[in-house]
Amino acid sequence: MTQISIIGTRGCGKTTYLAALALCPHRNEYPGLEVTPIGDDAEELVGMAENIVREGKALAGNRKEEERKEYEFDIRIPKLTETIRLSVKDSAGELFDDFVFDRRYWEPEVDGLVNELCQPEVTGWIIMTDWIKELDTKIYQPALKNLLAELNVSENYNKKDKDIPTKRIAVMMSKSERGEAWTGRLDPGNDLFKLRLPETYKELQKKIHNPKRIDFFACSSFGVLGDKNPRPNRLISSDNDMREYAYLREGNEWRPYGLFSPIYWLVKGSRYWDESM
Ligand SMILES: Nc1nc2c(ncn2[C@@H]2O[C@H](COP(=O)(O)OP(=O)(O)OP(=O)(O)O)[C@@H](O)[C@H]2O)c(=O)[nH]1
Ligand SMILES: [Mg+2]
Repeated sequence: MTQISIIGTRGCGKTTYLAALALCPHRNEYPGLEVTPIGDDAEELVGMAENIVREGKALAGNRKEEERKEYEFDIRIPKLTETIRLSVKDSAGELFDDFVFDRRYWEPEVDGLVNELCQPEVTGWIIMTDWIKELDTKIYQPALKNLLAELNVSENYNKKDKDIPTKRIAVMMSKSERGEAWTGRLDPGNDLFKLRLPETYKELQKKIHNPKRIDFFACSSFGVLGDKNPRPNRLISSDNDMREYAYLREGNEWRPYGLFSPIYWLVKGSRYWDESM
């Protein structure tokens, strides 16, 4: 079994990503691709994909005081002989956003998340970012600076896990169906992160020297309309509090982009040949 954790700011798309992964609505396009949810929580995620995301409704945000959900799947990827048994822990973006502050101001739940990331059985993490440029210096860079410092503090390091330097980090930009990001998906490190989130990119490069431990990915839980039609397969509107939310366009095939590539890399340490899956 491979255990991973997914972290990232509020509303960056973590739960939507997991719901799309659980349902795997594009499986027919990739013969041999199969996701089998295991247990009630993973089944619930499939229900969220079918009844909330596919219906064009907004998922509820995760709250920091809630227990973090752990989802288990068996994943079969074309051309890979073994089945990947994956367990993913979702987390509230509220917790990630607390890393921006000095640790004196962290809620106790933040320590819980740090502990979880350190567990020896955790192979790696997905750090999900949005594409919003202002968040580069407002949230991602300072939060990751503090988080990585925390994980390397010698006392914690010894106490929690000697394996931290072996854990892989898949840094993933969500919502990349949007026009400015869509072409950048082909070289996400250079054309998305270095360009749109330069301070975050620098921070990560400064702290993690081993290129085998970190890599950059692009994904979109909604995707675009077709191979020859790069229009986003989503619409954007505001909820009652005037917060923007995106939802699937009705009546189109749901073809998320790039869901499996970071998982393959976290498990195998090399990139999958077809990044679109
Ligand atoms: N355009 C676009 N919007 C997305 C995508 N994935 C998620 N969203 C939208 O982003 C918003 C937040 O999605 P969530 O999955 O709830 O975000 P989260 O990271 O789980 O948020 P927290 O639980 O608060 O940490 C929703 O309006 C989604 O529709 C995507 O691939 N593209
Ligand atoms: Mg969520």
